[in-house]
Amino acid sequence: MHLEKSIELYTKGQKNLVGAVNSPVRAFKSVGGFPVFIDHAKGSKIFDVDGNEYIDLVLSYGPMILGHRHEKVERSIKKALKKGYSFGASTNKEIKLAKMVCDAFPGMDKVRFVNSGTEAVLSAIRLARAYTGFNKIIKFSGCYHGHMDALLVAAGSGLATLSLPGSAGVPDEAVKNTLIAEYNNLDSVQKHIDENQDIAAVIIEPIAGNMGVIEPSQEFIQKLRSITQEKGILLIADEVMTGFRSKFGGAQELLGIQADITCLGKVIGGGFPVGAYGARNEIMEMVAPLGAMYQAGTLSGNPIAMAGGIATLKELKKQNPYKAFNKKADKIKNMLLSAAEKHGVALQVNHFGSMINPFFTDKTVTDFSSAQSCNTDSFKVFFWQMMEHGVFLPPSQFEAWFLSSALSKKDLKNIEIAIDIAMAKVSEKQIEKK
Ligand code: KE4
Repeated sequence: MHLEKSIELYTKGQKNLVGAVNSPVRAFKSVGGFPVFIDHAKGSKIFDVDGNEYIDLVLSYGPMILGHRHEKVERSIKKALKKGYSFGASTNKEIKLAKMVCDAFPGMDKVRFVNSGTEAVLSAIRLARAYTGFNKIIKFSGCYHGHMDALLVAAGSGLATLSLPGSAGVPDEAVKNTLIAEYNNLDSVQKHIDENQDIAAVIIEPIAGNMGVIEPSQEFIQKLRSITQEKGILLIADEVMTGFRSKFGGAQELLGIQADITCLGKVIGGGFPVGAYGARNEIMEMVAPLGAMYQAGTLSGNPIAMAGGIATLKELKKQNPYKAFNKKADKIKNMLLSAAEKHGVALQVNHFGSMINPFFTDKTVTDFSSAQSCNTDSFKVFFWQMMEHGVFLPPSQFEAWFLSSALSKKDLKNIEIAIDIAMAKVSEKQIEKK
């Protein structure tokens, strides 16, 4: 695999872009080497500037659930472009997408569109504080909710990748109201609730996808819902990653809970910048211009982005690919486990719907500390072997692989071949290290 042109762009990009990237995980820091620069993508494939072809399991970290440049989405975008790009006034497209989203989430009467998952979460946190009159927020270590100050503590995704405890530039005051609990550990939540009477909300990724993939136990998620309900503490489900990925709606429904506020992003924009937060009327009516909680955005509800979201959700509803996603994810899980067994590599694989992730460890992974016990050196070897053999993975152990409905049987066969070769190399490197 040759990367000359990517290396050239990476070098050139250093001048005017921070680290030649616009999001840290794209710098490939935790896997070493040079990041690839992409030229184009279509269907299940993505092509870098050196002409290397990959089966794409990153999917822009989730949005491209139909695969790249789906014809229905492309047609809808082209039609929208002919009407103008942005107006600073409302359009019928926002109403249409709002209805599609609210209809898919029981208990969500109203939604507000913003431009990213981070913006959705920071607005939801402000809304929870406005609605309850309290300021404290409980978050779980290893969960990542975007880069708002108050939640950039003990976070997953890029922070875990770069093993940063938090971020420079976040003043202590910004995080003094943030309480950290452990995923799948109800006592760690109960302790905070017992010790604090002014908790506005608990925010959780209903399926964690930013420390690898970790599912909550039924007992944990059900009890979390009941103890917060009892205490009048709002439950915020951050479904930016999971929304419309494991069912046409939210993972919360598959887990048998209903959050008070839900955050969305990624898939609902179909690759265009869209985030959203939604809740029942009595909560959403706190938001300006109806209520006293202010939040605004020049490009919120952008008509092109709305067209991307509408077409994506329409096609998802028509395809209903979720059963197939489960089957494909099961297949990939079995490929990983059998290759690991064949080559004597300690491996766990967690998956939920169309999100999947291998951990190079012999421990079951149920929270951030067990996720961090895995062998990231083995992941690094595995990652580059998969790239060499035509499979584009997130360049970090602390991310999730995503499946698209464009993934074909042939793609799965090629993934299986790549996994076997990559696992053999991991085993070889492990032996060398001993
Ligand atoms: P954005 O601001 O990146 O659109 O969304 C932030 C966010 C919020 N909540 C959850 C559960 C998320 O997963 C994210 C963003 N996800 C990461 C991938 N782990 C985005 C990739 C990146 O940071 O470049």
